[in-house]
Amino acid sequence: MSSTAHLSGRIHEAIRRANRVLLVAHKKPDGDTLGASSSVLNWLLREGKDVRMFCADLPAPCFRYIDNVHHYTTDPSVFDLPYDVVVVFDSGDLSYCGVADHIPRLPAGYTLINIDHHITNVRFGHINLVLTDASSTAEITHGFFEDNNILIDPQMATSLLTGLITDTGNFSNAATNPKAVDAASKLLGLGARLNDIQKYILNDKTIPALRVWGLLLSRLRYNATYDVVSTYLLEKDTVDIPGDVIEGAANFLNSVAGSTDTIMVIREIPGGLIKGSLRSVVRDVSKVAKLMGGGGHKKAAGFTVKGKIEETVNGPKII
Ligand SMILES: [Mn+2]
Repeated sequence: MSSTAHLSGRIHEAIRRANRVLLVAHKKPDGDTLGASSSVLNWLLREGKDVRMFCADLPAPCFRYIDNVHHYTTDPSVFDLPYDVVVVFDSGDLSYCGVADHIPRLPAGYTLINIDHHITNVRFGHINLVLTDASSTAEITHGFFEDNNILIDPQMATSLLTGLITDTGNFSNAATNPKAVDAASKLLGLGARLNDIQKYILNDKTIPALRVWGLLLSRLRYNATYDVVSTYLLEKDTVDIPGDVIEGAANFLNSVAGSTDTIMVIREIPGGLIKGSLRSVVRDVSKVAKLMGGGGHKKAAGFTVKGKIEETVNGPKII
């Protein structure tokens, strides 16, 4: 038996014995943390378990097609109850999901399970199913269901496919791998509603979001010295625009700019800070990000520095 199948079996055993389970999605929840956790929620409800869901921020309205999405609460009083099992999805540590202060005050006796694919994961659980070469936590969760012969119904399949599609940028970014595509194929066969994912996630660009894309595109510049295409957003451009819209724009630019391989998007964020996102297919942009005090992956990295962006005739300058 592979070590992954062994871990899957241990997790299944812990959950099977549990009466009350708490599932935790990370802050500013994306399709992956929601897809993975809500698929497990559906399974546990089917098994007649008492399941609570915590997420420090409520899911964005675009995720309304996900079954039982109303089940998530932002109310930390769920941590007053005793649990047999707590599962954290898609989170490298307990701060990232906003429960670093809540977990320690849980009544003792729970098993903490950590299911994740981030390379930075600190193995905070009693059981850690952490696969850093997986495309998504949804892919790992799909494997968990398969390892334990757990029936994946169409609602669960839709949730899991959401995580696969959002974390791989619709099977276009560097996280895309054969296992992800294989899992997606199986989920479609199980009745996943790809139409809903396309309608609510892929084609759900609001007018304000499209205007931000327009600004980003109109400000594109090519720097021949560094062979980098860059663009920028000022704080006033992005009031009320969710961060993932801007991340999505950076990913989009990476897939369409043919003149160069490396894309840099810088933007002002509240607090007098500038956030940079770097994408590349062949360069190790994490080195650049580290020079700026940030980090990330070889092909996708970022940094945050103090400063403002000044628009000059020669393009944007960080001051
Ligand atoms: Mn993820």
